[in-house]
Amino acid sequence: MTGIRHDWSTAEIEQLLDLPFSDLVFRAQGVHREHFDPGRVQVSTLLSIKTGACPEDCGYCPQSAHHHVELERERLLPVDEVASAARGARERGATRFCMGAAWRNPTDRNLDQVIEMVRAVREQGLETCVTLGMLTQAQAQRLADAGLDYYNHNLDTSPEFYGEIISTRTYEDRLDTLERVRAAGISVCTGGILGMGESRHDRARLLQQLANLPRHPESVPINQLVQVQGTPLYGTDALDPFEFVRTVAAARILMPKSHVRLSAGRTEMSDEMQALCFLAGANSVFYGEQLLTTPNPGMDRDRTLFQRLGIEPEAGPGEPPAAHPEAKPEAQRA
Ligand code: SAM
Ligand code: DTB
Ligand code: SF4
Repeated sequence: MTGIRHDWSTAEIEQLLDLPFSDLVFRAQGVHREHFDPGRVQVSTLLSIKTGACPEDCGYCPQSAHHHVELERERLLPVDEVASAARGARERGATRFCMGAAWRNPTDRNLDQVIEMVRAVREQGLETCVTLGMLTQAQAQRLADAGLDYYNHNLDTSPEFYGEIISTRTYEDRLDTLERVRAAGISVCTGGILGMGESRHDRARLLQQLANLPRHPESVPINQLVQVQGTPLYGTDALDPFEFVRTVAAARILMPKSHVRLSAGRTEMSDEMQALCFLAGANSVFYGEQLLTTPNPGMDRDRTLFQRLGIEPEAGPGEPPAAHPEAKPEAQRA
């Protein structure tokens, strides 16, 4: 039985990442089966509610006003458009609806409108997630009071590599917002991006930051950099796919009860690589043709992949969970 730890050293995590591939994946799959049904994957759909013209300079992001990317900017979407997108997502089988805005932080007026969206999406029977940039404690509390389920705010990379990617805010700023979200009682979704030219040491340090938070994030998105022409990171050498899988496996071992999301970058991954990520303990994906501004695999491709692998989407908030012969009953879990 694996315990929940918050005191991982960098060396311990590097030792995990250095294991022979089969040993690492075998260990991750073992941890996975202690806590989850291996045949179930959580399915979220993303919507960009405010696109482009962001004042931040994140080197990976097509929405930064600092880069020259061909992108249709959009003001904050009307609530009825968001509600109808959410309805469509639910009808196609998503159980969580994630809304992203290209802001450094929301104004209080922005937040009024987002809160209306959260209410409208909840009414569809979906879990809600938003990612809006930095929050004050009062703003986090308002979102919690509106019934928001999750807040996404990624640490993106190691504290040491962060300055190579973003100059307009600090790692500490990110950690502060995560602390406020946690204090408000909202579930935390935070992870990172791989393939930005970081080293294995940086990936270990990112995982260490996530795993040593006072409580593990409920959701850990592991993104592969989507290279967009016009962004500074366009043309970065691609990461070895096995290195990506290793990082997913280590995330599973370090955060046994968290959902680990195989996040952006699936369009560029083979079915075999995605299957290895599920084997390594990934159990959540974005579902739908579009991420925020870039493509995601089509729903047909995903349905076929799930079918070939014997995976079923997790039940939604109001639905009964399906029993799986190998999943341990709640009472036996750590
Ligand atoms: N502006 C808010 C923020 O940065 O927190 C919310 C939206 S932002 C687009 C959400 C996350 O998307 C980023 O933290 C980053 O991890 C991810 N992201 C953005 N561009 C990406 C890309 N090209 N490839 C992979 N992930 C990306
Ligand atoms: C996360 O970790 N990845 C998503 C979501 N959280 C907000 C965003 C991926 C964005 C990929 C680039 C784009 O489509 O603009
Ligand atoms: Fe703005 Fe978020 Fe993109 Fe950074 S990642 S440029 S904060 S939208």
